[in-house]
Amino acid sequence: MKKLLTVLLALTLVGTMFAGGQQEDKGDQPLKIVLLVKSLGNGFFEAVADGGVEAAAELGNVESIYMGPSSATAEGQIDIIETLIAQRVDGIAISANDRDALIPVTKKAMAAGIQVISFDSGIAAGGRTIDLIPSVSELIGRQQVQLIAELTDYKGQVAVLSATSQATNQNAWIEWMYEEIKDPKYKDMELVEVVYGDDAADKSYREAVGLMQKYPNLSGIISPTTVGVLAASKAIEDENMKGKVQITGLGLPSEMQHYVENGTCGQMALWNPVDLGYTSTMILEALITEKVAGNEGDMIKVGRMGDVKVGTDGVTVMGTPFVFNKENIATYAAMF
Ligand code: RAM
Repeated sequence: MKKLLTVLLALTLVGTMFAGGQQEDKGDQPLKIVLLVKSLGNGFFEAVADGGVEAAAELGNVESIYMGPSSATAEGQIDIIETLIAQRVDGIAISANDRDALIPVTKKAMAAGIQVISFDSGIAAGGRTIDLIPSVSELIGRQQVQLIAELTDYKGQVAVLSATSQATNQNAWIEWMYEEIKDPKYKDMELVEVVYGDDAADKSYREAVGLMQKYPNLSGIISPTTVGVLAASKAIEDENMKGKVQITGLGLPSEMQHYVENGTCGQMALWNPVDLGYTSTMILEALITEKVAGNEGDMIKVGRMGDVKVGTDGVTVMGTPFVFNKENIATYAAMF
């Protein structure tokens, strides 16, 4: 038995040395950069993945890997990160299902020499270096209220259909919606409730139907998630509420073209998710190859996106949202 243990120990040591050696002389092996998204089966994140592949092709030394749990949970992401640590990938960009719950495992990844950033939906400072956000949260949240107000003539009850209750990005935007609606110009409007569809099409649909039943005078729904806004648009049509209940949100033009062109959704906003995957991958490559440290004030070269500047607490902003309507939706639908 003792002999067997010694052999096993020796094998383990050889294994460790081999693995260690492999890491040091990776030589011309491509850098493994993972885009870890909230959940699979979401068209928004599939477009993000396209951006990762584009950046990898441009950089030449990168393999872009796309991963996510089957549903949008922190637990699912933690399991994947544990596996990625064991596999010794070089960098992970995470759209987080929880800003705090991932911190212990991402700290473990960083201690193992893996570069970790968050993008889209952030991890709190300490659990990553950079947090790449698509646009300033205040601007996104306020704009959502402005968009629904224009559609409802600044009147009536509006509700929010969000993603998961722990999503960093949606929660930040919703806080700003509550701020914006305090403005006297919205005095005839009321934000009655926030419900959660968990970025699952079926649950989002049921929640949208539930809102229309609970508030017979509902004048609008804001859904700041590409999954939610699509499901709610379908629910409005199925319930024969088109024209009575307005819908806006953050929608993927390729998925929403039909509802924008037929007037169910008068207008909505979003940024380019391809750019988000592209920028995340470029930032990770720059961190891994030590072109930048990711400190406040650092300028990072991001290929066709130009330079991005690292802000306070690592928060880095990509751009400003586009607004889509009947006139321009077809052009964007061809892109993302
Ligand atoms: C969904 C996700 C994602 C968010 C977009 C707007 O696809 O919740 O995190 O940024 O909507």
